[in-house]
Amino acid sequence: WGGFGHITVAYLASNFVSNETTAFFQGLLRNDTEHYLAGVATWADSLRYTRWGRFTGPFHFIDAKDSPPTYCGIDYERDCKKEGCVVSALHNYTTRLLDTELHVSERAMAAKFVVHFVGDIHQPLHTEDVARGGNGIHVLFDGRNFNLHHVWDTSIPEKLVGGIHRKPYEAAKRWADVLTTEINEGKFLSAKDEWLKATNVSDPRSTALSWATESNAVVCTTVLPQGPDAIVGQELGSKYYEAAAPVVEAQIAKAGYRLAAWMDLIVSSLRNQPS
Ligand code: DCM
Ligand code: DCM
Ligand code: DCM
Ligand code: ZN
Ligand code: ZN
Repeated sequence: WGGFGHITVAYLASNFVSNETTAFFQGLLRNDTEHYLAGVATWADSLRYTRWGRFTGPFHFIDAKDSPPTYCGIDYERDCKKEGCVVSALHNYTTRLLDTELHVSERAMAAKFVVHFVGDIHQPLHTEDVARGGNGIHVLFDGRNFNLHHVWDTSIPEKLVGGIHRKPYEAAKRWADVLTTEINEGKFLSAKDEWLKATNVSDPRSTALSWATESNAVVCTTVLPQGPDAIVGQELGSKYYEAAAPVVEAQIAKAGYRLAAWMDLIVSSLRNQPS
């Protein structure tokens, strides 16, 4: 996701975590405001463009070598590069967050990675190999030229809220609060328990793999319903958008709700482990 998507996921998670979890992460991240998660949500994206942080580039996605729209699916051994992928990264940084022998600065960094990667794993094109996650597919969106990846990262989320008007944090907070109500008493009320079904903090890799597999299935149904060639050069701002927008909304909602559950599980696991 672009910055707006990541910040929304972070605000959404802050709305659902327990008070104990809030206190733990506010302490670790040294920020006792309501923005403690939102403020670190895009850090991993700036890091990957630095010399030191180059190695983290592959951690933002997993390139499923499937064949949409006829066949979607992730095979960890086939699709996770030896340099790593979003599934191995969530495993690594969850483990480091739980490791009380590591320096707090390392654990704080791990927390920032977890907040970001739970977001990215819910972006369908971050779980797809075709044209480098859609980066090589040229399309139009409301008359302007973009690649398909950018349309899903940024154009669709921003159109959904009527534009972010250069204030991503304010717009994200508002959208997170809308989605919080949808989860608590609206259209996501009946789905939310199902969303946590695969969640198991003692097996971060299987948990992340199940989240990635669900995102990747969306590539076959909604991202490339007629395959990659059919979409090249097409205008995606109308009919395509109408089908994609509810899926983007659900993926962002799931990401935030699952991130909150993941953070709660990390904190209870730390409470119950001798340190
Ligand atoms: N980005 C950045 N520097 C660049 C290119 C992109 O910081 N040279 C950031 C801003 C985009 C985000 O990356 O909104 C896209 O995130 P991802 O690449 O994880 O989808
Ligand atoms: N590192 C990481 N994941 C690991 C081990 C290390 O991302 N499993 C990164 C973060 C550390 C840096 O490498 O700041 C150096 O770690 P070390 O001193 O353990 O080599
Ligand atoms: N990306 C992806 N899958 C790939 C390559 C890149 O999901 N195989 C993502 C990472 C960034 C965006 O696409 O969010 C742009 O990547 P880059 O700046 O590496 O072109
Ligand atoms: Zn992206
Ligand atoms: Zn990213």
